[in-house]
Amino acid sequence: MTDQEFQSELDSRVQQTEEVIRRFLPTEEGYARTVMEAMNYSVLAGGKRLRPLFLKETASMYGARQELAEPFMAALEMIHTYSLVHDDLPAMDNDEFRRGRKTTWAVYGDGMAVIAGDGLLNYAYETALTAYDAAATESEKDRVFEALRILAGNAGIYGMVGGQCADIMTDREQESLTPDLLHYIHKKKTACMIESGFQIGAVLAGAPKEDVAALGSIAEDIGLAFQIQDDILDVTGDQKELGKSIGKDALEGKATYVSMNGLEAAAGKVKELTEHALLAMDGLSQENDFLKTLVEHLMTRRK
Ligand code: GRG
Repeated sequence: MTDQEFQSELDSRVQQTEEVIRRFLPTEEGYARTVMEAMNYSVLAGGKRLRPLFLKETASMYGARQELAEPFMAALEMIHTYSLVHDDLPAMDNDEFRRGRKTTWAVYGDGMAVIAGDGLLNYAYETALTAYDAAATESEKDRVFEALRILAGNAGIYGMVGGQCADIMTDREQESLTPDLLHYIHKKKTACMIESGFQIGAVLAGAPKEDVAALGSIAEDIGLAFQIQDDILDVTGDQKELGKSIGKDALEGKATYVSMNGLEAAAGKVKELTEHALLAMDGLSQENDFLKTLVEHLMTRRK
């Protein structure tokens, strides 16, 4: 696949993912209309849609029914978007620019952004639960249940929220940051949501247990690489291309993999983690060349 062919295939699959997400968004109506508007504003602001795309790819790789996978694709993007909406709040990162437009709080105010995030988190589970209605057999129902467990676990205190907690605490107590703690933060805050994408698609298809476990490790490598690349882009990236503010880590003296190890070592680590993930993908019982190429491209992503 040439770079151009890959890019056009990626555009088309992101577009399909986008359409799925749109279908599951709430209709803006009634007295609660404003929170629904703020939720939709946040989700429709764009973004790379990587997590639902990973889910779509592992679902098709193992042959999950679309009716089961699609609610989970939308749910995963809703949870990811809620985390960004809350992370951008003045009480957290205080960002006014994300996904190329004003952040939710900058448009709707802090209070509405808080409940838009809450709304997205809850609506994600309401959406994922619709897969249960679409499950045709007891075995499909069990798979939906397992997928829900993965979705909730990776988003909660033993997943992303736990990682965000450790991140906030180390910002307060800089000296406490060790390489081990940084690894924990990246794994929980970033890799867990990527793990949901990789594992849920496979679980919904009834993929072999060994593959689901291997996909978890693969996603962890990819998630860690993704976060280190994010930190690299905060130093070397282009604000316009990224659609969000850059240079904040250095400005605020935030310790990152880059500040602790330097840019060159960081780029080396991204490469090492990605190559490890690609090798492990070769050991899966099913193949997906597009997914492998996507993972390879993430290593040098500029946005
Ligand atoms: C508020 C509980 C809570 C958690 C917030 C997601 C997050 C945790 C913080 C945002 C800041 C950050 C650097 C998170 C690490 C994960 C990450 C790189 C998110 C951005 O993901 P992309 O690049 O975003 O996939 P788009 O906009 O493309 O979807």
